[in-house]
Amino acid sequence: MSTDSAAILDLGFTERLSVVRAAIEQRLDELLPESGNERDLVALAMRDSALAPGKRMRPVLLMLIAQGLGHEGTAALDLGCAVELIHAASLVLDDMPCMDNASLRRGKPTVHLKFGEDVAILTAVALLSRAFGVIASIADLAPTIRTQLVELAANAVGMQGLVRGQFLDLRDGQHSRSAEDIAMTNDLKTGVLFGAIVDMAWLISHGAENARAPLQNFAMELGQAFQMYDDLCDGCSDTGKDSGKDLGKSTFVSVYGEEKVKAQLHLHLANAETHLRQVFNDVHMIEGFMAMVFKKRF
Ligand code: GRG
Repeated sequence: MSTDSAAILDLGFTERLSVVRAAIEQRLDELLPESGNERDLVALAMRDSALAPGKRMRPVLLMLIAQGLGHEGTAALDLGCAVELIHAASLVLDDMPCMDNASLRRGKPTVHLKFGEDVAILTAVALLSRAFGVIASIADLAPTIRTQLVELAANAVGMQGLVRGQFLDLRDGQHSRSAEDIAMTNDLKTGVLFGAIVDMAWLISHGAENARAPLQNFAMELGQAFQMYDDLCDGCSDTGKDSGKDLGKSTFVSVYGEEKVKAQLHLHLANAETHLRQVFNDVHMIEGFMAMVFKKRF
């Protein structure tokens, strides 16, 4: 963590989370400096999309897990912010007319509506390349670790991750799909990035070999739960996003109905917690954060 780790550990849940969140907001702001030129629309859109108020679930988790594994220093903060930039890039593209055709994101007009489709595409590419640049230049890490981090991020974005998940979702989501197909797409769209996050935290913390697999299992269960949560929220009006975007699409909610999906979501969360407890004695920060994100609604 960037700030004094020992002092942070003494704080209660809410205060500790506030410190972590404030550090993330400040670092994101620093990583995307204002250009000072109002015609520099890509720079404006990068800040507009990435600094808009998201849950910051990915950087918070990365920092909490790294901290739990004993990491000290600034690498977790920079890595978490880089992952948040990747996530922001994926949202900009996901909202475009050729994909979800969304008008609202994080309570604001989507990037292509505000700045144009050309700027939206360039913004996503620029956010992605900024993210890789940040990971490749993190201080205080051995070059071999940095290379592995870049590889983890590349795999999470590409054909083994977000890109493949999105493609399957766009093209196969229009037809009926088996539960296995939906689960695989959800893994790729959401779980793989969580998997990269826990692996990154493990790598920079020099975690014990036997912690890696349970952390991966935790990430996959969390990914399934989170995609279910996201699908359940599709009908809600207070998410800062368009509602009803999944109408006509095959998701767990459309196949099994809300009640069954809520029960399944809780099962995935319980499994995630079991895996987490195999690694950490003290899980109250991570579980507290998960409870905040999920149980707020379901
Ligand atoms: C080039 C990075 C890149 C991606 C290309 C467009 C695409 C492929 C992938 C999109 C995949 C996608 C939209 C996954 C959904 C993930 C998800 C559940 C998003 C919502 O995340 P939250 O709720 O959002 O954490 P906030 O706004 O809180 O950050």
